Amino acid sequence: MTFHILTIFPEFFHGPLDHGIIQRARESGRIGIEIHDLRQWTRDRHRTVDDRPFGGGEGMVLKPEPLFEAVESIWPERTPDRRVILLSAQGRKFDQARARELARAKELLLICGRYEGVDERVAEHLADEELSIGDFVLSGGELAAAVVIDVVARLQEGVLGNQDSAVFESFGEEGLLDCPQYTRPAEFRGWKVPETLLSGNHEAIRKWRRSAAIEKTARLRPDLLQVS
Ligand code: 9D3
Repeated sequence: MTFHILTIFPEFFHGPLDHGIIQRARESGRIGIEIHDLRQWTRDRHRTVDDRPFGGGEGMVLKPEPLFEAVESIWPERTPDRRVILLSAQGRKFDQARARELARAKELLLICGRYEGVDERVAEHLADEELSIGDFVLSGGELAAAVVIDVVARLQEGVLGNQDSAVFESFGEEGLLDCPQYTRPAEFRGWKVPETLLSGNHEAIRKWRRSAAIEKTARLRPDLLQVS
C-alpha cells in the first residue's frame, strides 16, 4: 500500500515513520510513504495556503485551491481503491475497525489540517472521509496522519512477524484489552509476579490471562464491555 501525506510541514515526517516495524515494511516494499509539500501547489509569490474565515473569527483557514490541485495532480484518476482522508478534529472517530477498512485500499492520501481549520468544501467534495484520532485538541493533522499510517501499515500482509500477528491483538475480535504481561525478575521491590504464570500449567495460565484481561478491561475500559 502507498500512503501519500499532504502537509505544510513535510519535515515533520522525517523521523516518526523511519523506525521499527514501519521502516522495515518500507524497506521490504510492502508499504511506500510519499510526503508532499502543499506549497508546491500554490501559484502566488508568497506560496499562500491559508486565508481569513468568511464571517469573521480568529485564525486562518486552509484554502481549497492548493488542496484540490494537489490531490488532482497526485492522482489524475480517482478510483475506489484510492481513498482521500481529511484529518480533522471534527471527523468521525478513528478506531481499529476503521483501520481494517482502510487497510483494504491500495493507496491512501492523508490531508493534514492546520490553523483553525480547512475550507469545508474539502471535506464535502475532495475527501472520501474526515477522521479524528480522538477527543482532544492537536495543533494540526500531522501527528494524526502518522498515527493512522502506523495503525493501517501494520495490518498489511507481511508487515508483522508471526509472533505478533494482527489477529491476536487488543481491539481484535474479542473486544478486550491485552492481558497483563510480566518478565523477570519474579519478584521486584516486593511485588510478585502472579503465581499461576510461573506454574507451567498452560491451561491454568490461559484461564488466568483471560480473567485478568476481563478484569482490567472492566476497570480501565468499561466502554469496551458495554453491549449496545
Ligand atoms: C482551537 C481551534 N478549534 C476551535 C474550537 C478547532 C481546531 C482546529 C484545528 C481544533 C484542532 C485543530 C487541529 N487538529 C487537527 O487538525 C486534528 C485533530 C485533533 O485536533 N484532534 C484529534 N484528531 C485530529 S485529526 C486532525
